[in-house]
Amino acid sequence: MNTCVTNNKFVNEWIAEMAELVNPESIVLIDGSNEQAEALRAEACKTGEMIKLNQDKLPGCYLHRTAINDVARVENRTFICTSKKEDAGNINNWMDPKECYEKLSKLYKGSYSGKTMYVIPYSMSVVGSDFAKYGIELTDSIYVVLNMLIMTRVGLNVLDALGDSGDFIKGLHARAELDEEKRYICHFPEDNTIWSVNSGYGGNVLLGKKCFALRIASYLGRKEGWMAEHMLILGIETPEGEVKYVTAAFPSACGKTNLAMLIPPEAYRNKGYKVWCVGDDIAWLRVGSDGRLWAVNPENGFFGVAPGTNEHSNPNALHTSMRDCIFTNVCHNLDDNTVWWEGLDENPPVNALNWKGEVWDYKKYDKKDKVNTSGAHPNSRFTAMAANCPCISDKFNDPAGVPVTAIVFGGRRAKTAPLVYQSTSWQNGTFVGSIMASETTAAAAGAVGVVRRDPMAMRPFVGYDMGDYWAHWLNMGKVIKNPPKIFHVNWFRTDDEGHFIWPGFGDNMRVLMWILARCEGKVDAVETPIGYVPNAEDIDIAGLDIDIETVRGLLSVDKELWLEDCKAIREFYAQVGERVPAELYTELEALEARLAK
Ligand code: OXD
Ligand code: MN
Repeated sequence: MNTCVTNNKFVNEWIAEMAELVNPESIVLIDGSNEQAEALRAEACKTGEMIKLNQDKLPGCYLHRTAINDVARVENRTFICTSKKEDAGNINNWMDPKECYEKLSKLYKGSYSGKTMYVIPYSMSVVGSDFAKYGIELTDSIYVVLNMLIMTRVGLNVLDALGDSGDFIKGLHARAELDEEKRYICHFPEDNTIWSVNSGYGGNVLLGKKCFALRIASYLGRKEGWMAEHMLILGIETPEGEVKYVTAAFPSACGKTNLAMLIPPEAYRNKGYKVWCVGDDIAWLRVGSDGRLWAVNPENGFFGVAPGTNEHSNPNALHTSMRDCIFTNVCHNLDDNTVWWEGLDENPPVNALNWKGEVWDYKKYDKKDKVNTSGAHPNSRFTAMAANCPCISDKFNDPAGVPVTAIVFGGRRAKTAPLVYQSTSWQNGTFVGSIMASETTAAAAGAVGVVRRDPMAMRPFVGYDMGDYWAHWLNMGKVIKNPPKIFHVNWFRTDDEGHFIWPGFGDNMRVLMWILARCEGKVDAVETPIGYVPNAEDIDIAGLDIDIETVRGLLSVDKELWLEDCKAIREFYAQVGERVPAELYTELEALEARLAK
């Protein structure tokens, strides 16, 4: 078999080595052309790997179902394989690289027999830009190829840009037996290598995304002086036509994609405000020659959660997903060969198959057992092209990226965190990011209201020790001459009956407006033990069904609750271990002292 499918000797040698291991019947280079993609779609439909949907209603759209045991990222089977355990840190799972290569080689052995090896050359960020990093993914799955074609920039121009360099991320994926007991998502940051086996689910197998653009990239960023973060990027355009960019990090289930594609409230739209989406999940950040922090979204599409997406929550995402889209594990409406998911509308299809491909009776839906009774899996997804998003920023393909005015951290806290507060410095802002947390909801399995610490929303995605990661944040602060201001928001405060107080969605714009006003020095704030909190009058509630007293409540800081939280933060820092920077303990002690006053 010809393993010389490129002109690059490093790439060819590696393909030959991997082919020897997995033993494919043939090797196909993915060239990024429409013709090749179309042929692969047709083949996937022939084998049943994908279903072609109603092309009048959903042009270019397909449906795929994963195995029933393979529907989400698997953090307990995700490993960082550095030669020293301490470099992976206490928060990550670690395996010795040699042991891991040996163990996984046994699982990969012969796993492509009778199948094709697809070679996907891809770029994270615009090919040839200062931000760009290249990867090659080998996979036995057409579904992976077609998703990568949407989520990354794939094509022969990537190989041209790589030239004869060996500087690329080597990704090997095999579905193998899809055995969850033998599922491994392993990262070898010292070797620029990712090995993923026994899964066919997006987050585990689209190796450009979490594996490369966050875990490996965070490691590279530390080495090379830049940052890879789990952040959306949006631009707010004023009526004068000036655009200010904000990045924001939230743990899962906090509405990141919704905020990234926010539609301003009517009064703002009438005045001429617009919001533009640059990215919904990942930001790569570099210091520009002007001393500001510049951001790009290294991806090329959105891998969004379908349930809950509708005309109210996120019309932009909904419209983005209505063409050239791959739906995964949603409900299949057999009457008109379209798709449906919980929260799309009030009309569940009566003649439908659920995400498992079984005949589905919507009347048996039980909120407490969503996985077994819902039409769409709670983690069902759409893979859609950024270019199809109605509010995509005109800077999306700008190789320079966009300058960042504010960084926003957020979490889901019923009582503790106020609607918004501002940190007092980059160091304090790093502390605010390090103590980020979210409470589990009734929507997820497990106990309700349990606090999970998720620093910078990066807990599952830092490719090295968490303490070193915080130290990198502090170091970056020393080299950004004009750093963005850092804020924290919480859309999820509840009243005594457990109802959300803040309306959220498009009205979150009102909070972003305060954040921008602070960055421009146009508005005062109240100094509290945790940072600067708005005067209630400065949050615009015109047209909302809440009064100023309610806003005061949303902005209140309960010292007792915060002192309790400080204990939990201390425990978490102890768990992270010895490499927690001293500066963060200084911040914690200062916070405790201010709260105790
Ligand atoms: C995602 C995630 O899919 O964070 O983006 O899990
Ligand atoms: Mn994410």
